[in-house]
Amino acid sequence: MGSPKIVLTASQSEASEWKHSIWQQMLSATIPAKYGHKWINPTSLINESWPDGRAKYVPNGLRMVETLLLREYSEEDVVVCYLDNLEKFVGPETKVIAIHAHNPLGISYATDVYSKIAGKNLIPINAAEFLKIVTHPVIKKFQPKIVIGGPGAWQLERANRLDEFNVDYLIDGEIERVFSDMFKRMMAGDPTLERIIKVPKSMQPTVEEIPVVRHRSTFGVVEITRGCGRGCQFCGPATKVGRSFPLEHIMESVHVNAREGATEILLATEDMFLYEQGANFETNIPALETMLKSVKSVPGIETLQTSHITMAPVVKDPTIIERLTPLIVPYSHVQHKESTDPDHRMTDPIIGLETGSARLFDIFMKGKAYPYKAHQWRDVVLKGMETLNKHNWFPFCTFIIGLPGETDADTRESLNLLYDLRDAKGTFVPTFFVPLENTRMQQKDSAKLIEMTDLQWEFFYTCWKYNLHFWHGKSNASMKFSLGVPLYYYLLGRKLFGNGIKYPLYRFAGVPDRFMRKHLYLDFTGYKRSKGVMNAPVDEILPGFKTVREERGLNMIDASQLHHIGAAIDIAPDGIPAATT
Ligand code: B12
Ligand code: SF4
Repeated sequence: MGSPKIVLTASQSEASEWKHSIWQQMLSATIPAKYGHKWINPTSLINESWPDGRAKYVPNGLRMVETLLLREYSEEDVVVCYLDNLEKFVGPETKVIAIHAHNPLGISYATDVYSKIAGKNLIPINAAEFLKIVTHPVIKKFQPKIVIGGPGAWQLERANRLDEFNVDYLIDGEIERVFSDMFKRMMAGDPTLERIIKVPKSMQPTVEEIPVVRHRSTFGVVEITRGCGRGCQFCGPATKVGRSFPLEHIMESVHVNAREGATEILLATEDMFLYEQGANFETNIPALETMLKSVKSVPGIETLQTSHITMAPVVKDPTIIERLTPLIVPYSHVQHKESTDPDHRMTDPIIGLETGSARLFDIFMKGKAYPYKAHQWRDVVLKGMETLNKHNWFPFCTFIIGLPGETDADTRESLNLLYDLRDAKGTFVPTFFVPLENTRMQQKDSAKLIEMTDLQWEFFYTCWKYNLHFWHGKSNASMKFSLGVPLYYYLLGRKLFGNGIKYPLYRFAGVPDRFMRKHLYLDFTGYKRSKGVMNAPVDEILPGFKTVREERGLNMIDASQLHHIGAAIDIAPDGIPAATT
């Protein structure tokens, strides 16, 4: 048998579903490849193949490409495999190698910035794994056309590396409607076809045009919605038309995954509460209940994982969480000792909290809080977190540091929010602003590590201190870790980033706050916050800008109230956001 005409692949790190761990993937996107062996289990990068060498699971987007190709080619012509089997399949008859790129150079939301913390010129595991594909000797030998697509494909254009990797075509956007014609032109070497193809919004497919994938996806990803109408300016899915997949479509995808050995389904969405939503983002609880019950009833499916949710619906109608909990939490593979579930199970949907600054929130993402207003965001977060935690939803919360124009006053507001969240159960992941392609902020500058302020460093390391405590207990930092952090500061950190990281790092290493009060903004020693000591001095607050507390006449929440983080807050929706897409 000759070699297949088309070979599809994805990097080992992006295809991995090791222990169902999305953490593992996030780590691959951030940890420097040079130190990868110390941080991640090497077996997590070994993926399973079928006896004939085809991949058992790859990212859902690549499965979609395969499905579209299988409408016109046979299974013999289209092979999906991992790096270690490229040699087996790519040969003289191979015309195209198509590569999926979720985050190929690790520059989405500055994940590569994390690797830079360990030294200049380091690249994350993801990037190293991607390079192994594009520089593979078999590609050099047989020179098939290289086609790259996926949500992170834009990174190669941004980094200007198309020539270096001999990329023939880079496709950015949703392809279901346009791929067949485009692919024919690629195969024919049509000279009028652009090298960089950006699929416009007007060509985004309807759900009817999106087929059910033919084979199993990494993590058992099954899309339940696509696109989001909340309109955040930094966000890619905000530019997509909002769509919900019909239940039959979802169930067929679940069956495909289960048939090929998936025991878990990851419900992919920008916000689970968008599924079959009513007017004005009204959550459709019965539709969600039916969908969840149906998915978990499929033989072979043992666990469910959610991707993203938003906070506002949780506050507007806490019964959403009450009703969905029995259908989600007992079926999660994640456990935490603080969960009150009989089996200590918890669910950890991803929520973009982004900032504590009402001012930045109002400029860049006001639709996210709908039906609440930007100045209510802090309260929405605290109230929502209380409801989520009560039901063993311990979310994975992301923040964006360095949004354009972020001032010290803004960072203090984010620190205030973080302080208010100190008893919350969840993971708090600071990311750095990166202007994603095709978003309304694509022309803006990225946040730069070297320009991080002392307050931003404090925010960054305080998040990681919370995470350390949440996942490893308050007194569990090892001696090696406690000594290693100051060593890092003296040997590398201060040279790379200046003195500003010193005290935040010390906090992270476990140095008691009483020794650092003078140097840090947040004070965890029990110092009375209600006197406003941690508020920005009035002259540093932007002209015309009031803190949330001033605006609402609120006092700081006293620490004693924070066991029930949202308890002191009673909020009502406050109008319609001006800009939703
Ligand atoms: C599930 C998911 C994950 C999962 C699983 C990922 C996986 N490896 O399978 C987890 C949670 C692990 C994850 C992690 C991350 N993710 Co993610 N993820 C998603 C999510 C929710 C769904 C992805 C999906 O399967 N969609 C369905 C498929 C059909 O869509 P698609 O992949 O875009 O594919 C279409 C096209 O892109 C194209 N296509 C895809 N592949 C190819 C290949 C070729 C050759 C061609 C021609 C076309 C093509 O065709 C498809 C059909 O139109 C999306 C949001 C979304 N709704 O897409 C975010 C999303 C893709 N993730 C994102 C990010 C930033 C990350 C992280 C970097 C987060 C972080 N800071 O750590 C990490 C990186 C992980 C890694 N190892 O690289 C961003 C990407 C932003 C951007 N434009 O760069 C998104 C858009 C979320 C967001 N709201 O911002 N992710
Ligand atoms: S809420 Fe905002 S950040 Fe989240 S998916 Fe929607 S538009 Fe994007």
